[in-house]
Amino acid sequence: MKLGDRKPKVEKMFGLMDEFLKNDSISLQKDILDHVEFTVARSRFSFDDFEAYQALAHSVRDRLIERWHDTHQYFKKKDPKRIYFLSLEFLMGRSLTNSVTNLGIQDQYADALTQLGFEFEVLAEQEGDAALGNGGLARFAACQMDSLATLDYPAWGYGLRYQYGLFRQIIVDGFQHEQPDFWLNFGNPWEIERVHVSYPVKFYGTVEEEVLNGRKCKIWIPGESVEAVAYDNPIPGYGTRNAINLRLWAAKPSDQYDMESYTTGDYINAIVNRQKAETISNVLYPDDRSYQGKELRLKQQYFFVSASLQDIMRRFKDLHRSFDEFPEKVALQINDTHPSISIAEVMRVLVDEEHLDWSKAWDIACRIFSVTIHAVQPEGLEKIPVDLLGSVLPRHLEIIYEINYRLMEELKKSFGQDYDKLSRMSIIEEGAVKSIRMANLSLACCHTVNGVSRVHLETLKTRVFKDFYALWPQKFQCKTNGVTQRRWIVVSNPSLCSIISKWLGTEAWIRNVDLIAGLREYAKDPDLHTEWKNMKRVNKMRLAEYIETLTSVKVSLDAMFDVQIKRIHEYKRQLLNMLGIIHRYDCIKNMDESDKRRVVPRVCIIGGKAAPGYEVAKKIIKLCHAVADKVNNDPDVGDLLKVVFIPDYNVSVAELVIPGSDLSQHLSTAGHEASGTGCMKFLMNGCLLLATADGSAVEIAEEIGAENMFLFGAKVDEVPALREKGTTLKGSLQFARVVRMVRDGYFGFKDYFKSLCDIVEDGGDFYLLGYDFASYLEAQAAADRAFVDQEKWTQMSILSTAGSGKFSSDRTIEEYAQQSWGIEPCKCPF
Ligand code: F58
Repeated sequence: MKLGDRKPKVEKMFGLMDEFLKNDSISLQKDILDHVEFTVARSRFSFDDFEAYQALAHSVRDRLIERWHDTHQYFKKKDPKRIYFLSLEFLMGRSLTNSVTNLGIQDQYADALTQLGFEFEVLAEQEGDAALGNGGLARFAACQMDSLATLDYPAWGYGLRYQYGLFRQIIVDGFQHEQPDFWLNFGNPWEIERVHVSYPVKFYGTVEEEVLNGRKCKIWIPGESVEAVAYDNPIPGYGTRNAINLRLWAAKPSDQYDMESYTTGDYINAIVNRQKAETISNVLYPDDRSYQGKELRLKQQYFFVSASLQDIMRRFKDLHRSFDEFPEKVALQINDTHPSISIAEVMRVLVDEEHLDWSKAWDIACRIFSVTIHAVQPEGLEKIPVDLLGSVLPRHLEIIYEINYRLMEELKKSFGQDYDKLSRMSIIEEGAVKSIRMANLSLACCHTVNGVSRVHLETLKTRVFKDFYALWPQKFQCKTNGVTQRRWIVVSNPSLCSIISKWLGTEAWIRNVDLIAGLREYAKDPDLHTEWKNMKRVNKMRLAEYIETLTSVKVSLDAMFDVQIKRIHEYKRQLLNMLGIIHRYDCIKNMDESDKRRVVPRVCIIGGKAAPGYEVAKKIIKLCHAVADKVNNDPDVGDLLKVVFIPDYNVSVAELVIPGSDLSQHLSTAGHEASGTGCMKFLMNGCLLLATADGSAVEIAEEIGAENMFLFGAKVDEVPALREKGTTLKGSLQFARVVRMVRDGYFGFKDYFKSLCDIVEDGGDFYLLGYDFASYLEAQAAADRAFVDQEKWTQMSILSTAGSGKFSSDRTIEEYAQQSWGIEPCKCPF
């Protein structure tokens, strides 16, 4: 009997399955034990915490799959316009607690585990992070997936299933070392391998011309084929049955690969060559710029784009005959310029394979694509050398040339023979290395170009894409970033979650975060203050224990926990923070005992990874450790100042650190941080912000009132003029003094730190540390004064949380849905 002849006995099957999996405590216990026995293959009388976590995760996964199936059946039936979110990076972190929270069965699981003699929180700690991304861009993609599912949008995420995620950071003698992230070694219960969902992705080869039905056509004869296999990751929404899909592609050797070697008897080499195919999805590139122009990077981009588009088009063709309807059913979002080769791929498929004429294909492409730019500087925008693109994707290069030719013709109509302008706007950059500007390709095609904060959009309009803005102002939109309150309050700060729900008298804010503004009414209520302070203290206690375990440094809970956690980068100015700490240390050293009594004790916590090839960033990490060594062991200082570097910062570390912070620092030189999303997580958790007027901090000040945060430093529009002044612009005497301490070897490693000192003194101080130092110290002093008055501080903290509603990714997603994608919710009714 052939497969197609078989008739499933639907009635029988229904009879054998419960309608839905049951979530009462006994059923959950039974499920967990079943998974211990049959999935993890351990005896239910003998299994450890990790095995218990695995079994627990599998039982949650079953429940996710159930909803995920229902959602997809429903989407299929309704056939709404879908949003496909293409991103080379997703920083998902852990899934267990987030999943049970969104499924609404956290209490039931906690109870079931207690009955079995386990603790949910302990098992949750067993899970490693899925770190398939570098930083803000990738974590924002994860927050967007959560909001898309929660708001019932018919969405799919597409990305790459890297075998190795972002490197692990270990610290040896204060220096960063990188180790591979073997995140899949113990299996990944959150993904579903779809061996039957796979597509061939082609590379290299030549382009030939052919005549088809009297029309000249281009045919790409590829030289290599690699199979893309789907791994699906269900993403549950909160307070809905909807669970959407994040489909990540892994590279596998193609079945047809290198048949010639087999037939010529070179069996071993044929096998070895097959394995090479898998390298495409092996490793995530760290944020390094070193990947620019790397062949593997381009192959990764095209690999996931081609597989995703084949998948999207297959789904479309299942229900539709003509591509005329494609823009009514499909919206494609490209997350930064990394997936923008998809524009050339859509054109290739429509023109070469579907035989649409060029202008019709281009019209379709222009109606489906929108892009979000996450960089500020033009250098942050990807370029691909023409020679490289021509070798790996020869047909795509031709298509890009054709797009550019037509773009130039159109531009000439507006700008005449202004060749300077034309060359700036061209997709092709002439120069020592002739390259494709992927951003210009995106701008030429996308109907919407999104900035991630108002300040950022302004920069895009007035500097980075000035010429394009003059031509197509309507394309440029602001979609200020947001983060999901589910992960950043409900999951990571359950005590705060309970307080908010209690005082608002509802949990509705978890789906409708605007309601959180209702807390303002109680900002001075002494009872709320007591609960708020207790919550903060318990979170600080948890963080203090973590710090002691990792670094052996004991910290006082009465101190202000002052945190800067983010990627280490010159523009983020961790060095400014360090120089500020040195100044504080120097002041304490020069105080008599009575003055010391007035000092507000601080624990300065810093965490973040430096890109492996980024020498300056690595030196800053070493400086943190050198200063910490000196300060933490100085009996003159005691609990007045402690400095802690938290190694291997990642999403789950952030979940622990943020709720336990009093103050957080966001110090980017104005105009350099596109948005920043860390600040939004701190804000939600009632942590006060010390920040420059950059990125989203400007909008945060509008929401909570500038008087409720500590703003400092040069403004965006002052920075260019300050830079003009160049080396004549010296910092204060205080600045000179602290730099001198580093230079003179007060913290050791004199020669090693020399170049750091040179950068801020002799090297032009591009990031304006010297200029901003005095105002930074003033802001720090204002934070100290505010902390002394604990009632005032608590009020500011409550007002921060109360004003955080705008910074939910739910608001961001609603704006994308309405202004860019034109999609409607599609809620699974079961
Ligand atoms: C970040 N970009 C921005 N890029 O720096 C930050 O201001 C913004 O809030 C965030 O995006 C979300 O919009 C960012 O994270 C990367 O990590 C790139 C990944 C690929 C290599 C180059 C860096």
